Amino acid sequence: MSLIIYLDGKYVPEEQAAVSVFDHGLLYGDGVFEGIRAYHGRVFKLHEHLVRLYESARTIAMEIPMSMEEMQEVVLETLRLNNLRDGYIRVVVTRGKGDLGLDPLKCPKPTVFCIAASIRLYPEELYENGLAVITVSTRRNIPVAVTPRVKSLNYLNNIYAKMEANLAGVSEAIMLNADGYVAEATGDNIFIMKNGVLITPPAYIGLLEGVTRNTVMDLARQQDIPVEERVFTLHDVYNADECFLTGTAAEVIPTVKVDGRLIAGGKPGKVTRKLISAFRELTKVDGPLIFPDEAACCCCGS
Ligand code: PXG
Repeated sequence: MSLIIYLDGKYVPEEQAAVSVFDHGLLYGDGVFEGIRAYHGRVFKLHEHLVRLYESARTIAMEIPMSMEEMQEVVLETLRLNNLRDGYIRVVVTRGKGDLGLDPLKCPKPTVFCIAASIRLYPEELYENGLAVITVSTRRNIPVAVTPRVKSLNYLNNIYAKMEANLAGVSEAIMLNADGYVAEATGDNIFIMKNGVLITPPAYIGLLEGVTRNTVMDLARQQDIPVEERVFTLHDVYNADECFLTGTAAEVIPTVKVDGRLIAGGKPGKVTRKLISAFRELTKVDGPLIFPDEAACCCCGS
């Protein structure tokens, strides 16, 4: 079935949603994006995703040609027009159409589009049994060259790492920063549990500050689990009591094998399982309703 897409002020069928070959998002990867989820008729952490989108745009000195409130309405309306209550939303803002040549001054107006589609979920088996990952040789971009804190259209760094994972037959990969500290996975953040403390690397070492990451840190604090943002190495991962990844697509996913070493005996840990269920509960109540006149169901949140 054909989707309705928002593109530069209009809602059009996907066959008509075409972007110019002169768009600098395509020619140079010059632009920013967000990947957002809708659950049970609500858009999860929509405000947090939009804040990151506008901050990414500001860092690359690109002005998004609409307010954050207008962008929120674009996301909700795109979901409504596709009659979606659960799904995946991709908001993209590129530098826009311009002459050849990488200078952003050639592009008078950013291109804005929004796609809302149904999502193919990860198999439930992965949440029950956990994921095997490897560390790849591709290092995460150094922040002084291309900062990983901007969710930009330049994903080659992560794609290289993903290709290494594919070749090794695993679905995710741990990336180190240039100093050898654990940074993140190709499209997910990483956490370890050690001696009762939940630890994740700080954003300044060069990683995307995930919305799911920040949500999981909040959920842990609410459950009186101490949380620390600090640097750590592979040694700490291999010797962790628990390990998991977080991201919009993966949610919270237990990681039970890293470079052939079993973590926590190869089974998802207790804290990981607790955070998975707390996260799933939160998806029932967080974020604006897509269809505001739909009363939220009192028992299931849908
Ligand atoms: N690190 C990187 C490099 C990412 O791209 C995350 C961490 C997790 O961030 P969030 O905010 O999602 O918790 C991401 C997010 C896709 C896709 O289509 C990728 C992401 C999110 C949604 C979809 O591959 N990456």
